[in-house]
Amino acid sequence: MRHIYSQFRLDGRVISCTPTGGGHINRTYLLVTARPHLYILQWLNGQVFTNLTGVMHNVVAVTEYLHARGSDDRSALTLVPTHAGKPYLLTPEGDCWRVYEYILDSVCLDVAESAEALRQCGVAFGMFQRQLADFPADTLVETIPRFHDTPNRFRDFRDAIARDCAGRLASVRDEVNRFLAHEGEAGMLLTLLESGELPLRVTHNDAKLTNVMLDEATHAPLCVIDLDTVMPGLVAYDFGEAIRSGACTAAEDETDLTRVQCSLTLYEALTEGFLSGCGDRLSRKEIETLPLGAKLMTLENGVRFLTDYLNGDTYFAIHRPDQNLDRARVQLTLLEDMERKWADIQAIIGRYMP
Ligand code: GN1
Ligand code: MG
Repeated sequence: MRHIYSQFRLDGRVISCTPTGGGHINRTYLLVTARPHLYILQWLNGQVFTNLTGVMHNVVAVTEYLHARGSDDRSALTLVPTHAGKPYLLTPEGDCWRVYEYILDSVCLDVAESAEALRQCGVAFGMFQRQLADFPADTLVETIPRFHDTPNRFRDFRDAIARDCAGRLASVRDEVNRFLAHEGEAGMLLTLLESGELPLRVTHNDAKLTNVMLDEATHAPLCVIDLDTVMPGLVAYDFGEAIRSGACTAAEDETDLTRVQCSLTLYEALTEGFLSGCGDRLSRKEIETLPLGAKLMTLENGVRFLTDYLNGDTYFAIHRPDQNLDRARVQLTLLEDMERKWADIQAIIGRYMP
C-alpha cells in the first residue's frame, strides 16, 4: 500500500495501515502516522462506481458546501489532497483512492445502543437534508442511475430468478415468493414523484446507522459519512434507510430471525430525531410518505441481497457463505413485521405531523 498512501499529503511517516469498516462495496483502511495523525484510506469499487470522477466531483462539492456552513472541523468529512493537489488518486491501472481525515473522538453505532443514540442518528440525517436543501441538485452527477428505482430492482430480481446461474433457486423458493408478493407496491414512491406530489431533493441514499458519526462523549451528531451515493432522490429514501438499519433489533445479517423485529420505540426515536433535524423543510406529503419509504427501502435491500445470492454473490462483499441470504431474510422478516405494526407506525408519524 505504500506506493498508494505515499502520494497523499500526510502529516508524518505512516506506521500502520490496517483494514477497517464494514462496507460491502469499497475497501477501507485506517492509516496511522508517527505524529500520531489518523486517516481513513479508501479504495473505490470501480465496478460499482463506474463514473469514479463523477463520484469524487459530488463528494468534493458536498463536503465543501457543508464545511462552509458548519461550525467545527467534524461537521463534514475532510478530503486530504495528493501531492499533486488533487482530491483523489487515479492510478494508471484505473484504481481510485482517496484519504479522509479520521474523525476524532467519534463513535459509529452498529445496532442501536439506545433510543437516544438513535434519535441522534435521525437528527444527523435530518440535518443533512436541511443543510443541503438549497444545494443546486442539478450540479450533482447521478453516479448510479436508478439506484432507488425499486421496480427496476425487481426486474433484476426476475432476471436472476430466470437464470438461476448459481443453482440456488430451489432452496429459496419461499423467500422469493414472499418478496414477489410485494412487487405491486414497489413503484408507489416513484409514481408520486412523477405526478409532482413529491419533490426531488439532494439525498444521501445510503442513510444507514453505520454512516453516522456521533461524538464519543455526548453522542451528539457530528456528520454523516459515505457520500458516494449522494444524488438527487426522495427524502423517504433517507428516512427509510435509517429505519431499516436503525429500528431493527438485530444486525443486518442476523441468522436467528426470532431476534429480528421493527422496534416501535426505536422507530419513534428515529422519526422524532429525523424530523427535528429537517426543521420545517418537508412538505406534509413528504412526511406522510416516510413510512412507505421505510417499507420500500427494506423491500429493495432484501430484493437486492437475494438477487445477489441467486447470482452467486457478485455484488455485495460476503465474509461467509449464505451471508447474502441471511441479509435478505432479515429484510423480509423486518418488512413483514412493519406490516403487522402498520397502524402503530401511522400513529407515530401522526404524532410528529406539524
Ligand atoms: C451497500 O457498502 P455500503 O455498506 O456502504 C450498498 C447500499 C446498501 C448497503 C446494505 C453502492 O452500502 O445500497 O443499502 O450496502 N451500496 C451500494 O448494507 O450499492
Ligand atoms: Mg454506502
